[in-house]
Amino acid sequence: MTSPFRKLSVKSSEEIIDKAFRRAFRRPITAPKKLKGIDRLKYVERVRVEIVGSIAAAELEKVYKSFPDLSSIHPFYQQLADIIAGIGRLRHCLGAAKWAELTVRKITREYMSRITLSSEKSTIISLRREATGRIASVLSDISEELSDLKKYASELRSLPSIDPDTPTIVVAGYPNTGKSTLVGKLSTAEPEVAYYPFTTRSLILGHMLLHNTKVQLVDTPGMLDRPPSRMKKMELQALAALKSLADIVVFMIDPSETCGYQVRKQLHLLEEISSHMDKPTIVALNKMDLADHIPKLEEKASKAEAALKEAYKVVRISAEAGIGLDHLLKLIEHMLFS
Ligand SMILES: Nc1nc2c(ncn2[C@@H]2O[C@H](COP(=O)(O)OP(=O)(O)OP(=O)(O)O)[C@@H](O)[C@H]2O)c(=O)[nH]1
Ligand SMILES: [Mg+2]
Repeated sequence: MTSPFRKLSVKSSEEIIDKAFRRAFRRPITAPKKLKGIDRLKYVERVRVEIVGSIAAAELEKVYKSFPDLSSIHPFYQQLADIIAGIGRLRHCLGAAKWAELTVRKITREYMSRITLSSEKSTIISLRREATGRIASVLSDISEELSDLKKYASELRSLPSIDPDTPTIVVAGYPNTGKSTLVGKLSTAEPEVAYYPFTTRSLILGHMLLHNTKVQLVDTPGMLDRPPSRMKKMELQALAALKSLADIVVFMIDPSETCGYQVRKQLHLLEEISSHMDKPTIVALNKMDLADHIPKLEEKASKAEAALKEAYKVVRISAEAGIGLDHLLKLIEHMLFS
């Protein structure tokens, strides 16, 4: 499944007005031969009003129909839409597009019959001017809403295509602990980088097969590297979005501390993330291949393991050297499928 926002299509008021007027006025319209006198002019002006009105209405309809029903999409995408646009603002703008469509259709109908009923050349022409002018002004009335929708659409369109129904493992931890290395090692294909509404952040998505079932791996570069108590509102919302997606959290701890963070700090982050995510969590003590080079590594790993094993499943791995990954996969499989 792809993102529900993939097909968004929004034109600005000016673009819609341009398109509608170009279609109506670019080429001369010729009345059928059987029409004579004033009926020829009526025909031409009615067709112009009809073209401007129906193109404008169709474009407006396309705008709100390209959006999914916001209340029936997965909470992950609801939360991201809320971060990007605000659900309330989004609903308001879509409502404005719908209102404009209905109003344009009403104006079109009204003026087409008024033109039919008139017999003065000057009246017919000024009715056509009035109709197209009113349609243009309905579009101008919602130009702010359309321009916002256009901006939101371009951000929403680039959201990652995450399948909320596919089992998902979110990999968290401080920077440099080896999250990307792990996701890269476990993924069957090169992980894809996906935009995430975080100024400079993105999600990295990998996939693997477990039990013949596709499982998603979500790498969270620099996103969950700070206790939720110090996150900004937007980051907390993004955390909530990730939470709605995660079936399992794999939290990476680097007992070698070559990542630049003390184990104590890493454990503290784990505690805070756990209290927010409240998901089955596996703690992976990574970089165990360095044990020969870093004298205190074994001791630090054992201490961490002792502190954690009551509350978490703990595995020792080396993402880079591929050590302990079988065990990690067995744990994941067990948690997901039994
Ligand atoms: N020795 C050793 N080095 C590792 C291991 N796993 C990762 N590294 C190294 O640690 C560094 C950081 O690894 P990354 O996978 O980029 O870490 P990350 O957690 O994704 O970092 P951010 O994306 O910055 O949050 C890299 O230089 C890796 O080569 C491991 O198991 N053993
Ligand atoms: Mg990384």
